Parts: sequence; C-alpha cells; structure tokens
Amino acid sequence: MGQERIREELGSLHGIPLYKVFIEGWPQVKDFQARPDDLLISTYPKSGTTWLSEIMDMIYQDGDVEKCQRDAIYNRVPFLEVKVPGIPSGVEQLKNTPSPRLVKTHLPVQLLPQSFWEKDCKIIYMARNPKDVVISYYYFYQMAKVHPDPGTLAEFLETFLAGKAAYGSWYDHVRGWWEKRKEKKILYLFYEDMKKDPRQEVKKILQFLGKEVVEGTVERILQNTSFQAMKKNPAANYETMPTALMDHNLSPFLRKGICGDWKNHFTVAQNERFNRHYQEHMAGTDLHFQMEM
Ligand code: A3P
Ligand code: EST
Repeated sequence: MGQERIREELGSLHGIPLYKVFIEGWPQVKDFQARPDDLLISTYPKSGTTWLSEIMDMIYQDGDVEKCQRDAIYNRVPFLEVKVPGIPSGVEQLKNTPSPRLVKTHLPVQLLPQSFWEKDCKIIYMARNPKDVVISYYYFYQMAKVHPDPGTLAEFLETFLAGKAAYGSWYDHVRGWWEKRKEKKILYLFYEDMKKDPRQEVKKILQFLGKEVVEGTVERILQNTSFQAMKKNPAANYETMPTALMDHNLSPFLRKGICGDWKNHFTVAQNERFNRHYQEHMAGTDLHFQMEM
C-alpha cells in the first residue's frame, strides 16, 4: 500500500462512510457466494469482534489452543469486505478457505451480500454499548492508520454521533440487526453480558450451533479467550500486522477490555449530550444497553 494512501478521507458506499480501498472491492463483496454452513460474525467496529472470533475458532477447533495459534485471527476468520491493494482481499481469502468457514463483517444489515440470506446462514451479532464503542474507536482511529485523523475526543464524539465514522451510524447498525433477528437465524449477543458471564454466553453459542462439548473444553475456551490471554497471544492481538498499517505503540489493539472506560474520558457535559442523543435515537426500540457493570 503506497504511503500516499494512508489516512485518506472515507468514501461513501450506498450512504455508509467507508474506506475508499474497501469501496473499490465492493462489486466482488456484493456478489460473494456464501455456503450454507458459513457462520457469520457481525458487529459494529470495536464491539468485541476479535473476542467473539477467537471464541468461535476455539469452538470450531474443539478447544485446541495450539490449533488456534496456527495463524493470525484475521486469517483464521477472514474479514469479508477487506480490500487493500497488494494483498488478498477477504473474498479471495474466503474462496480458498475450506468449509465450515467463519466469516467476519462490519456491514450494516442492509448491505450484507444477498447470498447469506439465500443460503440461510447462521449469524452471530455482538453489540456493545456506544459510549465504550466510541472511546475504543477513538483509539483505533489513531492506531489503525487507514483512518482519517480523528481530531480531539470532543471532535470524534460529534463525528460518531453524526454517523460519520467508518461504517456509519451505530444506532442504525445495532437496530437494523436487532430487527432482522426476528426473521433470520441470528443470535444477538452483548459485550457486557460476555464480560459478566462468559460461560453462560459460550453455552448460548453452543446451543445456537447445536454443538455439544465436554465441560473441560468450555473451560479451555474461557481461559484462552480471556482478555489477558488474548493480549499476550500474537495470533489474537494483531501485533503481526505491519506497523505501517497498525501502530500498537500509539494504542494496543487489545487496549483495556472493560465496561465503562468511557467514564475515564467523558466530561459531565459530554455525557449529558450523549445521553440526550441516545434517548432520541433509541426511541421506540426494545433494544437496551448496559453502559456500565
Ligand atoms: P477496548 O478498546 O475498549 O479495550 P473489535 O475486536 O470489535 O475491534 O473490538 C475491540 C475491543 O474489544 C477492544 O476494546 C478490545 O480490548 C476488546 N477486546 C478484545 N478481546 C477482548 C477480550 N478477550 N475480553 C474483553 N475485551 C476484549
Ligand atoms: C481491523 C479490524 C477491524 O475490525 C476493522 C478494520 C478496518 C480497517 C482495516 C483494519 C481493521 C485492519 C488493517 C487494514 C485496515 C484497512 C487497511 C489496513 O490494511 C486492513
């Protein structure tokens, strides 16, 4: 990737702000051929995608920690819409992945390639409260250099609330997928629940998959997917990405992994502004978030 393409402004894909390099690859993503046994991991960015991906790979590998270190998480669970000049796109990677495949996406529900619905694929969606998402995203904008300069936190808060961060409105994303779960095979999970009781959430996933494992396997899954374990695991922590693309010295990918870090960042006024905005944009939904534990 040429230096000149680092930190460019986002483009727009059907009204959704997105990296221009991804938009260039959109025709291939739109026509992606899902397989009936594909499992899709869907999230708004910074909502626990990597955590859920590691949990899913551990389940698929029957709790074999060594097998889960066979490759970096972004290769074990290919990122559907990723497209960077010079390296295989998500679609190309997936073509060469044997079934059953795990697939990651951040696409809003209306942009998911039709094939996933036609093949009736199982989908696991994970949502996280927006105050922690915006803080996590602010640090991610700094360390993942494909992003435009986020400016100050006050500025980035406005970008996020206006739906102008990459992948667009958080509200539309979480609400769109929430509605879709009524008609499709979608397990809708929350980051906060996973923090509070990971064992219970892993069991929900196993039930959704119709898979039974022995108790020791659940134990190993939980140990290997704890924040501490993932943070020091090079196959899970993104440290294998070139520094030109991700600078972990600016902020590590696995940064804090807690609920309520927004309290260390928001001013009282910013929190009030956020609460008003949230109430307006979440009116009329039965979808609720825990902002702290
Ligand atoms: P923070 O920046 O708040 O620490 P994504 O994978 O969707 O990009 O989400 C990244 C966020 O998930 C980061 O949040 C990261 O620390 C957190 N995360 C990753 N693995 C985790 C784990 N095992 N437990 C808790 N949080 C985790
Ligand atoms: C990594 C994880 C994630 O959930 C979202 C994104 C979006 C932008 C991606 C980045 C990522 C990984 C690194 C890149 C970047 C676009 C260019 C860069 O190479 C693929």
